[in-house]
Amino acid sequence: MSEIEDPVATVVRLLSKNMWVVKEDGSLASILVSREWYDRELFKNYDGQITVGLTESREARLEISGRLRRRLGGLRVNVWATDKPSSSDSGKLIRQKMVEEVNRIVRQNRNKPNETLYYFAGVGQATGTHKAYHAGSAEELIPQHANWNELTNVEYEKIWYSDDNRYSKSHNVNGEYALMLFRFKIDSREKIVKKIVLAFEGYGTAPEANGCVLKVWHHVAGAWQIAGGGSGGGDESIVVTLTVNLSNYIDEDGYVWLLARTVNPSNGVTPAVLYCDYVSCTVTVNGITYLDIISYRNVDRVNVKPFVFCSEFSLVSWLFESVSEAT
Ligand SMILES: [Ca+2]
Repeated sequence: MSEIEDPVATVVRLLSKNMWVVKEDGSLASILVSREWYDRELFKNYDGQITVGLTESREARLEISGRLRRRLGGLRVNVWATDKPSSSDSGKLIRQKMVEEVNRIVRQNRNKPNETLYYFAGVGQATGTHKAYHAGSAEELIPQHANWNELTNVEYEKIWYSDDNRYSKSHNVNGEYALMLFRFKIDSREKIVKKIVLAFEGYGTAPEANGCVLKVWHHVAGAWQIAGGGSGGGDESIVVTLTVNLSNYIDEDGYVWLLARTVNPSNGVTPAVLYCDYVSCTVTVNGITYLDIISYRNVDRVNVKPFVFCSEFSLVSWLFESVSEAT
């Protein structure tokens, strides 16, 4: 039986990846999402804190043999904020915005809390997670090759969203291709990952014919493996779905590597050009497949100074388990 992710870890990731609170002065609020409990010291460096804890776990047999089971979970999510002299928003207002966000995120991910979308929005050269590079070469360079050049901050912004604003790599050397390399940092342990979906929006052009090829790095074999491609000369969405032997594609550092190149090389007169509008990696883990809010209430702490504004959510989750027969 494959490993299952702890529901608390799933919900912490879901909330931290999607929490988007904008303060009255237009800046983004810094929100810490963690397991229980609320940490007053840690909290000093953030506009708000969210804690997640498990309150209950129950198992139900779904068939007489007991092989298929549903595990129901009760979760507590607390939202914490306090007044800060340096902030444009009162503690009450930050709390209210975080409550709205928890509601939105859970509602939008009710049937897929175990799915995480990784993409480049907000990424620049200083970011330590996802990375993107370009090169021109006759070979499919390995991820560690010295000839890869990282995108500049302005270039990164072109692959932040699917908005028809594209980064392009043009290469004009006879017999050589235009290449891009993408590194996604996956937060989940490889043993609990059950599906990886890589999506590339873009296309390639070259004198002989248009099209682009995608390959995924098999870090155990140390080789690029053919994964997909397109033949268009305009935007295409090319999707690569991986469901077996996933540990071969997530390396020791938690990276998944994707290579894109033009199908055909330049002839030295006309360049090979690779265009990328947007690229993403969606990871599904073995874990809860349903999450919803039962209720929430305010539980402010006004017996301490400064006041701590807190809202407490009760959530329900479930996951299905297939247990092998006892012998
Ligand atoms: Ca774009």
